[in-house]
Amino acid sequence: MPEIKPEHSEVEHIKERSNYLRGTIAEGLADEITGALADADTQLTKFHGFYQQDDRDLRSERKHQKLEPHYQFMVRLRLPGGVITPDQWLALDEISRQYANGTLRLTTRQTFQFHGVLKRNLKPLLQAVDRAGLDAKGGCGDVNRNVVANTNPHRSALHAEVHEWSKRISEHLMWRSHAYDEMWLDAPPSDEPDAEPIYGKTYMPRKFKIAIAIPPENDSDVFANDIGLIAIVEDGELVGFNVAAGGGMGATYGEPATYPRLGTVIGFCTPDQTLDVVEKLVTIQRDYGDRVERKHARFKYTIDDRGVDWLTSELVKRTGFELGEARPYEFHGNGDRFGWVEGDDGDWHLTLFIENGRIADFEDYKLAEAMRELARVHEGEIRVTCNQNLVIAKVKPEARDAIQQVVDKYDLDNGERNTALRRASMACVAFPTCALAMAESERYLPSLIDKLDDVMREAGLADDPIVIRMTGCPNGCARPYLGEIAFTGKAPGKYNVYLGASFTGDRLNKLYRENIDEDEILAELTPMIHRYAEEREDGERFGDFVVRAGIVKATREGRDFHDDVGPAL
Ligand code: SRM
Ligand code: SF4
Repeated sequence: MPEIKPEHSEVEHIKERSNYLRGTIAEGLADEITGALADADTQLTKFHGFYQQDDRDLRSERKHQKLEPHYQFMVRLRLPGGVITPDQWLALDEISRQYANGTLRLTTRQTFQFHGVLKRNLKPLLQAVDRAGLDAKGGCGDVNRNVVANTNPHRSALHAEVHEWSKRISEHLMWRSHAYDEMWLDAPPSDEPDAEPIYGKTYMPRKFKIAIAIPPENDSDVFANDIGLIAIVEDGELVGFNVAAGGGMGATYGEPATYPRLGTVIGFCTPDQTLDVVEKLVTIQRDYGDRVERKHARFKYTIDDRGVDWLTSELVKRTGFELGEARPYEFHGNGDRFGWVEGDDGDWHLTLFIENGRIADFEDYKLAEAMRELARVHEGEIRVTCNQNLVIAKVKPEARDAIQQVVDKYDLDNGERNTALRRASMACVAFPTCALAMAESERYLPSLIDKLDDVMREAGLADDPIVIRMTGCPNGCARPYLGEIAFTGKAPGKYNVYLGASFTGDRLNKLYRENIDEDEILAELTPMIHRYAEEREDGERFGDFVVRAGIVKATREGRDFHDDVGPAL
């Protein structure tokens, strides 16, 4: 286990002295004078699934009134593979209205977030989550995060198998301290002393992410993860996984040493080797990840600094076996397919588009109410996709009509209500809750899409999807560097524009314009979209076109991300 050293970042010291993630959280909860927790504790609560935030819309007004910021918390659940039952949906919906701001937020990692939770509501909320058979353990923090897996509606048996894998990996890498049960669920102190056999007392140097994809679908964006497992299926059977290592999106403006990177495929493992390979890759990053500089503490930098050959030989040392040669696979896209799909076992699955993952009752669109009604009539599963959408899954043929009636009654988008462009778009949360946002994202993208929709229609591309991703800062929460077109916030109303990722999630994009507003965005993209309509080759995707046309250079490696940027190529 790594030893704590004086030069390690403050967060490492906080973890080390936290008594296995307890710190003074319990004391802070009892303090009624402030809505906040102690600074050091806010690092620890992430491991328990929640972040301290404040409502940024109210910040200056409250400051003016000499009030403390409107402190509140975001709670993120652990939900491997994104699968819940309709009863769990109803429970989460109820919790959101009782203890949070009345909305549910589907995330880009296939789970749920509650926003606007007041300090006094944290414990009742986590207890209600527990009663629903769910938890928030490791939703955030320097541990393995929610293990995502693609939703693959049509290949039912494989989906079930891969879902089991996501649960198995998540359970295996779960933190073990009794702090969660004691603090939130009032469990009596355990007779067993706390221990973290995989992580040790300082846990991981930074967050760690794992995804599984079943080709040809890459809707889990497998290459954006520290570990990506690509299911290899032969004669209908899962024979193992190709292993990709070192993916990640985060970057910081003005710091070229930070960059997004795609996972490198390092080999193939059989099902009985998989857990060992995953665990050993985690321990390699635990031991060699940078604990001094948090911006450099992701697996991608450990691998780039030491080399892929170093990684594979370190892995052999720890597992005692070599990975097999990677098997062939092909991805067709990283988006969702909407509407009804028949599974190979005869059950039906309905994918619904949920704009930017926000479940709420909007003035002209009663989405939360509709989902409650759906959950009451549905008897199968509800799955969250990594594109912030929902699959009403495992619908028996005789139950389809009842589901469809709710869809029709509320005009839910089963692939017809919105344009292909909007359905291929995704935005991170940003304002008003995200402390790191520099510009709007979730609240702005819909109106920008309205304008881009007009451009697409004029160009005769009304039915064509282009993967569009927006974030309010460069951290990469909506995986913007995998967008054929992406916008990352620089300042209110100003965005960097990136172009040229592949439609399949296996090529990064490139910075095209910096710090531009909506008029400039439209002035840049309008002629480009028209040119694409006129000059594209048969079946050519927008991201491939802008590279072929020389508008941006292809980004082959994370380390090349900052080379050849801008329009003056
Ligand atoms: Fe993220 C930090 C929201 C997926 C990279 N992310 C945050 C915080 C917690 C802001 C903060 O640190 O104060 C955001 C909370 C906003 C809010 O009010 O809800 C936040 N991230 C999100 C979500 C909710 C975006 C969404 O619209 O769905 C996603 C929750 C996923 C989940 O359920 O676990 C979310 N974040 C991602 C992804 C995408 C992914 O994992 O597939 C990434 C890029 C992949 C990666 O990790 O490299 C991502 N989030 C970050 C980073 C940059 C990490 C880095 O390596 O530099 C930060 C900032 C940080 O950690 O310092 C961050
Ligand atoms: Fe916040 Fe930036 Fe993540 Fe968006 S990308 S949720 S603005 S940290």
